[in-house]
Amino acid sequence: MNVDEAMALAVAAGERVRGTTSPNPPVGCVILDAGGRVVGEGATRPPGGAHAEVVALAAAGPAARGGTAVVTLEPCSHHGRTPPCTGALIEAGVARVVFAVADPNPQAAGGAEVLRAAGVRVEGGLSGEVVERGVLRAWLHYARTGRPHVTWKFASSLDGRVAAGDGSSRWISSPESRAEVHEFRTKVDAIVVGTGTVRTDDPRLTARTSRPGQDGVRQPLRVVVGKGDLPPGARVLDDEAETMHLRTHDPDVVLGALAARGVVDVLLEGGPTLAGAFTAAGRVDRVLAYLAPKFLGDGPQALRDAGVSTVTDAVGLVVEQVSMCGPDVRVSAVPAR
Ligand code: AOF
Ligand code: ZN
Repeated sequence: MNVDEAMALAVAAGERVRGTTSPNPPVGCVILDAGGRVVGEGATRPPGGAHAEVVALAAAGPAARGGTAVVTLEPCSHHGRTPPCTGALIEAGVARVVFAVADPNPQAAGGAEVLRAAGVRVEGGLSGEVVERGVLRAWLHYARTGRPHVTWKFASSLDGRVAAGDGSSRWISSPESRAEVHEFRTKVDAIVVGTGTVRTDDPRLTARTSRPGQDGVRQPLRVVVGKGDLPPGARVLDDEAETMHLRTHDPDVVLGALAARGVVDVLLEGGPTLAGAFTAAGRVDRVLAYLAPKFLGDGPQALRDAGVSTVTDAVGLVVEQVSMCGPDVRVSAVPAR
């Protein structure tokens, strides 16, 4: 197997643990022996546990000697909660290390230099773009800015309504889109909504998938933002997952409180007022829109008070991807900066 194929495996290994590693990154690593055979694979263990390289090296054993480690993030060079991966790679006798993205964490960075100094061939940047936009996207944002990465998700009619004129909003999007959102929820650290959404929709905000082992699905932290009280008996207050109520309207206060808890990846699920506050503050890092092929003509729009009063103030976006989700159109876009 060549290093490109190995990197694809490493990305997939990291993807499988996404949602279980925060505040650490979901890194994946593959060890090829001197003949190019896969002899070990690993991914970051939950916080405080082994890094991907160490897991993969343990699987490879002596076969790692003279081989290549292919890893999605530059191996760390620091003593954190675990010893440095650079040391483990050198000790195992790995001859070559190929990584996708440099580690922006100042404590852990510098691994490439340490390895080179020990005589290891090191190459960075393989599949850099794929990893940067994909599996390590939220963590890289968090490591660089100190703020959790925010994906704002909404489902609307094609005319941008998130509810009908009478306030009814259940099932605007298709079962396929809803299933995808539940899968997405299993991969994030927290789901954020406003008090208004709790009052009008009474959502459970849990990840419910039809996958086998559903009982074991890790539930993200549920976060309700707003000064108002939560109605007694609201479903977010059940014991299916932890819930935090932040009595503020300031997105940076919300993100600061979440970062302090080690939350890296946030799914903002509405409503329009809270989404507007995050948008106006420049704190939406990606939007995921599920557009159902129907018109409602009336009813609330997906976004309110986004700080735009004239067309030249419009929040510009760059579309990353457009795809179909059942009958719905799914648009993924990022702010044009
Ligand atoms: C790697 N491989 O699999 C991960 C890395 O607290 P610690 O000791 O676990 O260190 C966490 C830091 O190490 C984290 O911020 C990031 O810079 C790096 N994570 N590095 O070589 C891994 N998870
Ligand atoms: Zn490490």
